[in-house]
Amino acid sequence: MTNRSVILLGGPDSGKSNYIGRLWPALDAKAGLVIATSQPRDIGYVLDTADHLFQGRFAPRTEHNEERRDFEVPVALCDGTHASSIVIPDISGELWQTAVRESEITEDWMDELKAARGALLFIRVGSDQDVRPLDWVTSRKLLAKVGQDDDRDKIPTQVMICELVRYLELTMGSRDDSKPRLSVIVAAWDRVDPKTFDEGPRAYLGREYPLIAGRLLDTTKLDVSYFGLSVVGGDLTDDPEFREQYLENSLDQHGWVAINDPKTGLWSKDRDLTRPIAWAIGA
Ligand SMILES: Nc1nc2c(ncn2[C@@H]2O[C@H](COP(=O)(O)OP(=O)(O)OP(=O)(O)O)[C@@H](O)[C@H]2O)c(=O)[nH]1
Ligand SMILES: [Mg+2]
Repeated sequence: MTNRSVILLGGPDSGKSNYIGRLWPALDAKAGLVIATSQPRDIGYVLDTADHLFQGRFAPRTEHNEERRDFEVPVALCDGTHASSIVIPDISGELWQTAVRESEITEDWMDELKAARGALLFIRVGSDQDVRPLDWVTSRKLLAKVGQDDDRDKIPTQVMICELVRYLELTMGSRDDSKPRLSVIVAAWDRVDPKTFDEGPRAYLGREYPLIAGRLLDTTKLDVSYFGLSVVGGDLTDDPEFREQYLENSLDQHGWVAINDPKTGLWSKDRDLTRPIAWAIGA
């Protein structure tokens, strides 16, 4: 495998696949910070994923028994520098969860992480797969009632993400060259209210996921940047009005990342969906 991969990590249902499906058209359009320099070889599944978005629905979650699928594409910054081939493996959040629960990441994955030049860590607003320890007891009782007590083995989302950060530190963070970069992406950022938007994803994590926020603040081994993400600019599932309006325009007119202006401290929407990749590869 190449030594220039960007790794996507995150729990189940955190928005990884939909981002990849939206990222490819963005790289291909060559209008952002990172551009595709040639056609990737095997992108059937990425095109399938993008197809869902083109047709006005989110792509389905990755089956956890599905084999690992890598999206590999030669890219460069739009000024031609930082040419590299990035490999973005898309594996289901369940597999990451299992790796953490069993404290076992395969050799294959350890090598992959060691060679990665950067990573994208996904957390999503409003995921029903989020495991919260505080209402664990209650929710387990409720689940048991409807005969679906399969949550027992699930570790809380926060614990899992902190473990993933530790893996990143152990692997990517043990290099001598410059600090590896981590883009922390809060997906479905279109779902938050204007006040939350203005406070930004970092403040959101501090409130909703204090353990993760603290862990990211503490790390000295990774260079962290925060992004809010909306792959199409709204919710295709819960907002019929948005969906209707969405279908009237082409995909390239939809979607944004929320970025922070370091000078003013203000958060704004930026149409360039490649920004988290640009940060991760060192731009
Ligand atoms: N509103 C909104 N919802 C989103 C967005 N991105 C993803 N979602 C929702 O999140 C769900 C899960 O997204 P996926 O991309 O499948 O997540 P994943 O991390 O690949 O999940 P696994 O394959 O289970 O690991 C989607 O079905 C959507 O309902 C977004 O930008 N906005
Ligand atoms: Mg997926």
